Amino acid sequence: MPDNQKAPANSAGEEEPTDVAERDSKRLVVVSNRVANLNAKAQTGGLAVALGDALSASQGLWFGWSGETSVDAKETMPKIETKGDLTVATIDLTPEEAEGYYLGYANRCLWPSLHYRLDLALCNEEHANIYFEVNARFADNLMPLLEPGDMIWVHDYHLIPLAEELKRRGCTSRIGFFLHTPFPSPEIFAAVPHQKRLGDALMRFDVVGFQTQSDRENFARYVCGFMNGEELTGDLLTAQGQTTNAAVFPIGIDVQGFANLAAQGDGQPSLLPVAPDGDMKTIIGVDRLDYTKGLPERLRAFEALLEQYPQHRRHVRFVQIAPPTRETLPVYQDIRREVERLVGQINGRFGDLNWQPVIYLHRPFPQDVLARLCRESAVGMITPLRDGMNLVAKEYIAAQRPEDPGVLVLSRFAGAAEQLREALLINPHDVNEMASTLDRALTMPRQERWARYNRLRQRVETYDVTNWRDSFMQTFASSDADPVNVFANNKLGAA
Ligand code: ADQ
Repeated sequence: MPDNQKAPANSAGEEEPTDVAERDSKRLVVVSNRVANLNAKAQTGGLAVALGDALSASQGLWFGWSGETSVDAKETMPKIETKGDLTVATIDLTPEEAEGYYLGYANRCLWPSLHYRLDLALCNEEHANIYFEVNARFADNLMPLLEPGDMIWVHDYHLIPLAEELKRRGCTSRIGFFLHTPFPSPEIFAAVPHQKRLGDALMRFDVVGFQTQSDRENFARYVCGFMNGEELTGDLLTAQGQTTNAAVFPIGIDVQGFANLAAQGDGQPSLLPVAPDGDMKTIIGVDRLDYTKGLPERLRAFEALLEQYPQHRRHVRFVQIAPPTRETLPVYQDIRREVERLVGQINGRFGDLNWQPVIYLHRPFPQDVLARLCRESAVGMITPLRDGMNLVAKEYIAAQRPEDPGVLVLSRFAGAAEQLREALLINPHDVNEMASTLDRALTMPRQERWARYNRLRQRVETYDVTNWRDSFMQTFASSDADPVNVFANNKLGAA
C-alpha cells in the first residue's frame, strides 16, 4: 500500500494503535503549518530538534501541510512516515487552498495585522473562507490519527481555528496553542476582519501560550474589553462560557549547540575578507527579507553612521544576510527592491576600491556559517519593527567568545527585548538614535562588553529551547488537574 493510502492507526480496528500502554506519558501531537525536515539536521533549527525530541520521547505525531499542492489534494489521505520513534503525517493542499489559506488570509491579512501593520493587511473574503475551510480539513484529516488522551500542541497563526474544529468533531483531548508572533494591542486585533471568530477560536484552546508578558496582557485586554470576558486567578481567562489558561513561554534556542557551531571556526581563516591593516569591524544582521524586520531603517542607520561618524569609514562593514521569503507577494517584492536600492546607494556613495561598506547576501546559509559569522562580528544588529521573539538575537549572544564578546543592538519591539535588557535597546524607527548606538557599540570598552554579555548569556541559557518546551508541556499537563498553580516548579516561575 503506498504511504499516502496507509490506513490511520486507529481506524475501524484495521491497525492497533501504537503501544499506548508502553508509554509512560501521554502522547504528544504537534500540529503546525509546515512540518520541519528532521532529516536535514544542519538546516533544522533548535526548535525543530526540541519538538522532535519531545515527540520521540512520547512516540508522538507531527501533523502539517507537506508544502506541496495537488489538484486532487482533497481526495487524498495523509501521507504517513515513521522517523525513528515519531510519526510524521502530512497533507497536500490544492493550489486554491494554498493561495487562500497560506498566501492569502494567513500571510496577507493575519501576519501584517499581528505585527501592527494594518496598513498592509489585505483581507479578501474568499481567502478568509478558505482559511477557515483548510483548518476544518486539517481537523478532518487529523481526527482519525488521534488516540484517547493525546496532548495536541498547535503552532501559530495559521491554525487558530483548529481547536474549535477538532472539538466540533468530538475530540476530547487537551489542545494547546503557541503564538510565535506578537499579539497586538486589542484595538489593532479588533480591527482584523473576522476577529470575533478568531477570538472565540482562541478561547477554545485549553492553554494559549505567548512569547512575552505584553503579548499576554494584550490578549487579556482583548478578552476583557472586546469579548466581555474576565481574568480569573492565576493565568485563567474566561469569556462566553469558555475558559483558557493564557500564559507566557518565551521561546529560546539550543545555546550550547549554537555555541559549538560558532567555535568550530576558531583557529581557521576568517570567513570575511581581512583588511590589510587588520582594522575592520563587522556589524551583522540576519533576517528573512520581511518588512517586519526593519531592514531599510537599519541600512539608513548604517548610512547615518558613516555620514555622522566619519572616523568609522573604511574600518567598519555591515554584513546583512537576508534569505528570500514569501516572494510571490507584491509587498515582499517591494521590500526587496527597497533594500537592494539602499545597498547600492550606500556602497556607491561611501565605498572605494578597497572597501565595500555593505555586504548583502540574499540567500539561506547553513547554521554553522551563520554561527561563525556572528562570532566574527563586533556588533549584532537586530532591529525588527516588531517581532514575536527573534531567535537571531539569542543566537548572536550564544556565538560570542566569552573572553572578548561583541555587542547586541536590539529593537525594543522584538519580544527578546523583554529578557535581553543588557543589550543596547533602540527604537528601530529612529535612524539617528540607531547610528549613535552603533558608534557606542563599536567603541565600547571590553569591560562593559563583558559585563553585559555575561548577564545576557545567563538569561539566554536559562530560557533556552528546552525550558520553553518543558514549561509549556508542564502547564499543559498540570492545567488538567490544577490550572492555577502551573508555574510552581519551572524556571519561569522562579524568575
Ligand atoms: P522568524 O520571523 O523566522 O520566526 P527568528 O526568530 O529570527 O524569525 O528566527 C529565524 C531563524 O532562521 C533563526 O534561527 C535564524 O538563524 C534562521 N535564519 C535566518 N536567516 C537565515 C539564513 N540566511 N540562512 C539560514 N537560516 C537563517 C518566527 C517569529 C519570531 C520568533 C520565531 C520563533 O517571527 O518572532 O522568534 O518564529 O518563535
